[in-house]
Amino acid sequence: MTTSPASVRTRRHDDILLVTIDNPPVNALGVDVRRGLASAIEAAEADPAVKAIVLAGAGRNFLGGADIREFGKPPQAPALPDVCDRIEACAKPVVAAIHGAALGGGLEVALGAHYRVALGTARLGLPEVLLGLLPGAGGTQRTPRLIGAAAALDLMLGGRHVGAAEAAALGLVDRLAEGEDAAAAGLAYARELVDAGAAPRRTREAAALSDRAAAQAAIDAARAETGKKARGLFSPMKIVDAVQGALDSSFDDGLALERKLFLECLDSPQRAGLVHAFFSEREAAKAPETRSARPRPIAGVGIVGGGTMGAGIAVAVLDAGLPVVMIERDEEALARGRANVEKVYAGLVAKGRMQPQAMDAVMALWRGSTAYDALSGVDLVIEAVFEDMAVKQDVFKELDRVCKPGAVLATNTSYLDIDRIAAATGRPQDVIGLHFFSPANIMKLLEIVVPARVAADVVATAFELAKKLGKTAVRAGVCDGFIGNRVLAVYGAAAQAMMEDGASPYQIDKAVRGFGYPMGPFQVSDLAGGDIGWATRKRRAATRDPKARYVQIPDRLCERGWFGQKTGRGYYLYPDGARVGTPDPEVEAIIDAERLRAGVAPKHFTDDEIVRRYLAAMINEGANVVHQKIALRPLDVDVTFVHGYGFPRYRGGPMHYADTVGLPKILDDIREFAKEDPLFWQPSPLLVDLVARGANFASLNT
Ligand code: 3H9
Repeated sequence: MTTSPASVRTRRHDDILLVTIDNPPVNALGVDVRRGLASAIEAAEADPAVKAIVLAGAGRNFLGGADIREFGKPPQAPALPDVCDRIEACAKPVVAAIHGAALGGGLEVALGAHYRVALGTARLGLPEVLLGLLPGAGGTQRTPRLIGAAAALDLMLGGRHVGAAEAAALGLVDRLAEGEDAAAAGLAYARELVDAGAAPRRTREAAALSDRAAAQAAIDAARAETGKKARGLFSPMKIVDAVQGALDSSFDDGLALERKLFLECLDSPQRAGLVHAFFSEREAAKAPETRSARPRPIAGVGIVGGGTMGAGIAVAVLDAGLPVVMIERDEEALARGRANVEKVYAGLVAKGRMQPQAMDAVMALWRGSTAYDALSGVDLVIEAVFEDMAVKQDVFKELDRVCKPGAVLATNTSYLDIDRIAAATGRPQDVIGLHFFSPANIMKLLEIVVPARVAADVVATAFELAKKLGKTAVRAGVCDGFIGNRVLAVYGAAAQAMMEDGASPYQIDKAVRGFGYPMGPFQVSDLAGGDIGWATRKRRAATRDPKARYVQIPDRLCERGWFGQKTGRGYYLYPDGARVGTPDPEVEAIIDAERLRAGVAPKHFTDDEIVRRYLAAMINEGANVVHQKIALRPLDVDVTFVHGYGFPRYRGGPMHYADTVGLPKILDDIREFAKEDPLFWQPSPLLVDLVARGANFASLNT
């Protein structure tokens, strides 16, 4: 056996050289791997005893792609495109033996090889677009030549992974193999090739673009679709341009174009934002308790409450294959709870996305009861009842009575003090917050709210559950609104103030969408229902600082019963059940009247001014939650807003965005806005400190 860098091993099997890439955790193509691969190919070509080469990955994956941690750092030779070219140019047949992930640069290496075999575990894809990139190691040129422009564009623009069978149907791989030993499958394939005297077969010469008219039609369709759907994203159109290059140019010219476009993407702030989001969501899942304690086993889950939230949580749990016991106060409410769960699956069946038998199988895991005693066997209970302290405390007293020792007792409250809820039980060490977002089976975010007396293994259990449910978990401390809703209350108030000061809700929504949000705050309010915020405002009225500015416009709408989409009007009009609202002159008249009442002389805001204020309020309160250790790091705030509140992922999150703008600039803005309302615009001590030290939020993420 010879070893080049330790991450690439070579071993001869008769006249076939097996090259194994071993770079945990995912065999990313860092500089050592690239060097090792290139020198293994050189050595194999020079060795007359070698007749063919097999590339395989050690561990759970073939190759996870380029090493994302190298992006933005000085490049080190050999570059990945050169390694792929070197593999392809090899005079002896090269077989890629794929199991697990063959993603991005990992698939590009496989496409550089001459033959491909995949095991059942294989997942192939070109997900660079999700990182603000395009496949930059020949992927934009080889993939369309191998599987055609339409299929290649679909893979590259969607970033999805395909399984082995689909990869074979697309022509991405030549054959499928049974078993779990990729190297063995590769060696067997190579043996056949050598015995048959097969020559290298280069993807650059593949002919799937020969129907030029079909390819051009696919490119035109993708361009039109991308123009409509890409919402401010930079790299998708570059992918289309690169595929056009594949059709119009020689392979080498196409590669040169791909390189140029790849570097443009690499340099873009969107790439930095998306890579920050990628690492942040993985970091956020590593709360200290996940290292210090082992999770308790979870084999069955109880859910108290079958309303929208409880049913959504039930679906999320059922989707993870865990049985659910739902508790409601009477048979009628329980039937509604079951119907709420069934409705979700029936919708999937109606759309053809689920087989009726699969729905029956899932619903067989659902059990309902009106008696708390039915929860005696479950390992974890999630309470999702009415948002009221006394009601929740009563529920927890019952849970304390019936649940087995060691069961985790979780509340889905979005604001309330979980320490007080825990105090209603004799086992506060088992009580935690699991704040799901609506619809709970769809929204990715799960705030894991950690009260003072909870045991570390309960926190670890919550993170383990999040993983099982496919949620992105963030650790939050107890305060009114935790991370997300607490910060939302502040930038929501900034939006209200701008509305009273002269901007229309329609202009504010437009400006916020222009920043990259799918919806503006007033559209979101109409969608969620204005009555929810109204109830919260009433609850807080007694504790509100009387000196704080309070904009009454939303109350005026709620008093009229204008709660948004569900009532046909809110900030917008929704005639005949329309899902997209139209501006309402009556709302504008109410706003005018309120400005008069409040003695405000309306002024003009540009869209840019709106966004600056909106973001400054968000960032400042984000800094406060970090300062007060409600969030562990700025990245936890970023993950919360990207996954729970529609913050554009390509901007990384509010704290990452603040770093890109520059913290001194954000602080200057806040000080300027404070001239009008010093109580609201108090700079966060953390922001002030970072600016004084010339530091940024990123420095607190490590
Ligand atoms: C590209 O290839 C560009 C080329 O076209 C052109 C170049 C010129 N690099 O997700 P997990 C880390 S762009 C570095 O929890 P799983 C990850 O941070 C790339 N690190 O595991 C984590 O670290 P830690 C295209 C990486 O089993 C650990 O590995 N490729 C990379 O659930 C485990 O990750 C992609 O976009 C990487 N490429 O899922 C694939 N990938 O333990 C991105 C992962 O310190 N990766 N890490 O927190 C994935 O989709 C998943 O990680 C994968 C495994 C499916 C591979």
